[in-house]
Amino acid sequence: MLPTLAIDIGGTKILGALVQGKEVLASHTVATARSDGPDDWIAQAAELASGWRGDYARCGVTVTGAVHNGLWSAMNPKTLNIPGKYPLAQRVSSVFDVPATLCNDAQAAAWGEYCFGAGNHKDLVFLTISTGIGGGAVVNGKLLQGQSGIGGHFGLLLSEDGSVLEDTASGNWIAAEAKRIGLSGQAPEVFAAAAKGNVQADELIDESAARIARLCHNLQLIFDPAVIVIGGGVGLAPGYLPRVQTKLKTLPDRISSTLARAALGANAGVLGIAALANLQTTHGD
Ligand code: BMX
Repeated sequence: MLPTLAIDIGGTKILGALVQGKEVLASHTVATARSDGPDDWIAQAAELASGWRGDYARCGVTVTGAVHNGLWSAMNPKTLNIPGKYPLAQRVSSVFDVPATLCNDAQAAAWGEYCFGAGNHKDLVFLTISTGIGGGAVVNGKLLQGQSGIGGHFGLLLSEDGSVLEDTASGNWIAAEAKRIGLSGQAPEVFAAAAKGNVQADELIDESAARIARLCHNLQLIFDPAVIVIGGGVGLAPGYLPRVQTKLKTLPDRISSTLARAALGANAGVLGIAALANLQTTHGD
């Protein structure tokens, strides 16, 4: 069977890959030009894939934001500003000229980790702590997408004070808080400063980890998954997962979660959407 073209459009980067089963045969990455718009991001993806024309039979496109009935919209414009409801299915079909499967990025990554990664075909919850906070869940062996495609959007959960979780714990939040206290750079630079002993940077990361630990506690009670898989640039940053695990230890053992690093790393989304595209081809659903 010909490989699948898999595209992952996130708030920070666009990844294009040629995928066969659990193998990424080739891939290219480019930074998401955040001030551009969906037409430009799809054009960037097409440029990444230009060397593979004729080498794929179908494509899967996974994006930050909600996808429903072929339309792409932002749940949180601060993560990536997709104006209105963008006709993603129509645009992808005309640019790549093969059957297309579309899905939210964290849902696709959840499926990838279920099929080929840390989930090992056991029910799981997936969390990406990245530009925003994305999520997905596989329940009774099926990917939870919901009636309007937003199943798993845990980053949009409301806190007591009405704030949105990802605006108080994501990579964007870490960077914004760092700037507010006079530290420069994005989340990676804040982790580097903490590693060099900067107490304020360490406290920011710890605050994010504490909020994610509380989220894991709540998700365990809702889904009771075999494992909560953590991915994303922040989620996979050195020392972050142990901080979450330490904070989870304050919960009663019988409901504490088993946490695991995303085994597929940055490839979870492209491997997941390619698997979903193959399922669609096989079952025609
Ligand atoms: C936001 C939302 C989710 C996404 C998550 C992580 C938008 C544009 N995105 O909660 O759909 O899964 O961020 O996004 O509303 P990432 O770009 O950090 O992977």
